[in-house]
Amino acid sequence: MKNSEEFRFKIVVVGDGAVGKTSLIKKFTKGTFEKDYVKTIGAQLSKYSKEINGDMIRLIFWDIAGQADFNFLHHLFYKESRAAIIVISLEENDLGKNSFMHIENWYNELRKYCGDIQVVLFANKVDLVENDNINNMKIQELVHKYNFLGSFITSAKTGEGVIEAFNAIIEKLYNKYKQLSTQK
Ligand code: G3D
Ligand code: MG
Repeated sequence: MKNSEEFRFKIVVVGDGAVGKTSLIKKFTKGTFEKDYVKTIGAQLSKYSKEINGDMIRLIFWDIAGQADFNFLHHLFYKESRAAIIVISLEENDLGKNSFMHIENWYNELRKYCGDIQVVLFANKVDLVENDNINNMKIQELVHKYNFLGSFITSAKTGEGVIEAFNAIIEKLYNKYKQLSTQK
């Protein structure tokens, strides 16, 4: 019988206010928010567990609150993250456009505090745009530029792409750390 292992991963979710970070996590974890809403550091934590190949994966999502007025605690928010999700909105308004432009800021912040962790991009609110208007070229360009692990088109409202996107990250993390643990 093979031994079952347990893996714990912290995943930080960043992006501009109102792009849908909280809604996406809620959709994926089915709204199981932890009561420990960490007001003081402006973050909300959600747990999610899943079994893969008999191993237990325990995830904790750290959801940044919009306001960036807790700079001095940023290192706590990012500390020991195994992966990061940058969320942008596909909306064709200022919120959407700014969220694209601010990818660089979030990326730099991640590099500064987390070093070389795996980063994926979620382009959210796809239900609000016509398929033809999604700039896939631009998204691919960004994935290439920042060496993101991948990009996913999502809608926290309809659920489109949400489970697939989160599961893809979980699997990547699992494969990476499982391999490391079997090399020991
Ligand atoms: P944030 O955590 O990134 O700040 P929220 O964003 O999850 O709080 O979402 C901000 C608003 O966008 C919310 O609307 C939420 O319902 C909406 N939203 C999030 N994701 C989607 C999506 O995929 N499609 C659509 N149409 N709306 C979305 P309210 O009105 O509650 O503030
Ligand atoms: Mg939020």
